[in-house]
Amino acid sequence: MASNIIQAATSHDALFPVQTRPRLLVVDDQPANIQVLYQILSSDYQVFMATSGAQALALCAARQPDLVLLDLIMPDMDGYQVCQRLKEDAVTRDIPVIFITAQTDESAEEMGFDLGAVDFISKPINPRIVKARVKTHLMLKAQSDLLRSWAYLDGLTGVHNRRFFDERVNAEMGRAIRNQTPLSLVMLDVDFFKRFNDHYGHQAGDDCLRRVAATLKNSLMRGGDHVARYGGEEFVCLLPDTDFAGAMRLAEAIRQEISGLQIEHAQSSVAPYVTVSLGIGCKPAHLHASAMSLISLADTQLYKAKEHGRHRYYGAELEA
Ligand code: GH3
Ligand code: MG
Repeated sequence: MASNIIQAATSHDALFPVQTRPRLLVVDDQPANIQVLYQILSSDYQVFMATSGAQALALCAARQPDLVLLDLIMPDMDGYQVCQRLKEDAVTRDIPVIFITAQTDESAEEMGFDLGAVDFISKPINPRIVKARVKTHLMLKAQSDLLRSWAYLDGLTGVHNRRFFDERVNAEMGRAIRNQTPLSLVMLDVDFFKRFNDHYGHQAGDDCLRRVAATLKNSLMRGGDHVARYGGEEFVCLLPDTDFAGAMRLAEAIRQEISGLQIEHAQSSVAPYVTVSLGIGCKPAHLHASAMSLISLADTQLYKAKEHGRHRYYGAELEA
């Protein structure tokens, strides 16, 4: 697939680092058509390309482009089908889609809008119109991303909130089942946090939660990993494509990182500083399971870690 991905590299690079420029995906079964759009857009944006619907879906999931320019008529999977699949998946549904088509009849356009497209551009391409439309939709996308990110953030700690997690865990489970990949969940809870609050005050408790959240964020290495505040002093790490052994290693690293902060906790029965207990659940690659069963498994393991003395982790894999 690498040969089918073109990434813009122009003299603008020094001014606008390539990684921070908006990402566009151009999908067309005719490489010559892609080339035309590439030439128009590559000086301002990172441009990726796909020559089939299946490739487009894979790239959208992996690279999260900010906008897709989608050819309507393609063999195998047509543009309508690609758009429909993108809108069905929570991970890709917020990526705006513009159809590029030589068809001019209104019913084709109506159908595209019904499927969730934001605009149509007709062939042959007019470079100035393409540039203007792309710019407008990228601006709208940036604004809605910002609003969405506020709605999905926890006000106290700045990591994702429960709403984000509830949506994401279902989407990631669906994807893990489709792709036959593992999915792990680490759930953790601060030990004797009520005593911490009672002793040091609520303000210090809030500061402690902020530091725990920041440490979790730093501990997650992969782009697809997510940390969210699940409840009061309970956090979750959602780890796509991570197997049981990997999740257990991460849990141990987190356990050490948090205690390594050496946040004084004179009232804890396990250590003179703040510690956490962790529960790990893992859906193995080839198993079908529900998000609920994964959450419940991690929760049970967390409970076990508490029961067996805290400042430790337990984990298990879901079974058929
Ligand atoms: P365990 O080791 O069994 O987890 O004991 P614990 O005291 O941590 O658990 P418990 O559920 O009894 O108490 C949790 C406490 O967390 C209750 C509340 O004082 C505190 N808490 C929950 N949310 C917040 C918050 O947003 N800020 C602060 N400062 N404290 C919070
Ligand atoms: Mg607790």
